[in-house]
Amino acid sequence: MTSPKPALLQLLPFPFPHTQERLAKHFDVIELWNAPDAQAVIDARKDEIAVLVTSAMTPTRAELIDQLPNLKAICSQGVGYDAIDVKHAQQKGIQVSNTPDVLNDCVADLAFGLLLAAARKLGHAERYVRANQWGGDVAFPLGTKVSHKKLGIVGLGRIGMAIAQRATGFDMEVRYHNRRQREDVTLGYEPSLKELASWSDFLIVATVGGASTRKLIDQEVLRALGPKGILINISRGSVIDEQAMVDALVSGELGGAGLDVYEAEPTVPDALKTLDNVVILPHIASATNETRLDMLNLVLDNVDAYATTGKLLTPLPAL
Ligand code: 8YV
Repeated sequence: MTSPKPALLQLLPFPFPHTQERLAKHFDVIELWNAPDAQAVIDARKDEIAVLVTSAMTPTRAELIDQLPNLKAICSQGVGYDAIDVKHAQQKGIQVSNTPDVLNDCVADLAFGLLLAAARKLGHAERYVRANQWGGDVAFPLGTKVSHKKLGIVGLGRIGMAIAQRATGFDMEVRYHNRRQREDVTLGYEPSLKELASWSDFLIVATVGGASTRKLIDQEVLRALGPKGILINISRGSVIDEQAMVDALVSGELGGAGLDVYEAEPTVPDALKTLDNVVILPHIASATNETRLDMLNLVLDNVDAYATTGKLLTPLPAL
């Protein structure tokens, strides 16, 4: 018997118990990750599926979208949408939502965590203590002061602004690079990314991922940041030429790095794991109980809004 509710294809589980009940309020939920043969489920149910729930880390490509002739809305958990073929969906009249703003604080907090960890060698220092090296023959090396330094931000969007706000607490001078200068902020604008890198003590990458920013941070930018410079990335691995960064860190052309994201996650270049001037995290910038709950609730609110009004709450603009 066909369910009276339209179907919702959920690509991944969320670790909050209210999720399934909320989704099931208006939809017959297909838990794809539980299906022994995902393709068979899609083939059997494709005509019923009106809504798809996904995340910034779950590829949602044209090949999947094209198999769902009655798909009307894609609701994604996360602010980035480079893993979703948004333009393709929009051209087919499918609305796509992400979860902006609710993660700004946690992502900006982690950017500063990485900056402090890389500059003050926190990971290295912790390994030193755990290895019982404190008090031994090898003194722990001196770090780099953070307060009163120059911070460059690549991508002054909502997260970039939250990072700039935190920098004021460290009495830092802040400049930024965007494709266009923002009329609504008084921070120094640097039209050349290379110039920004050579001015900066620390460069934080907070721009969008995807084709428009691919390898924006290239060898030239890394050289401009220089042997004392520290690069922080909380955006997407694709924004940095990863091989050039690894080479620059190994050779000492770049001073250090604090990374939450990589080109081919969860693969982290082995060379990075051996370097003490690098802090490497497993893509956790938004990963707090509070923020992940807020992100999930925004997904659920988008799903409800679609069910009751036919419109998403936080739709992406037409690309
Ligand atoms: C992911 C992220 O959403 O928001 C983004 O763009 O990269 C992360 O916050 C999260 O890891 C997916 O669950």
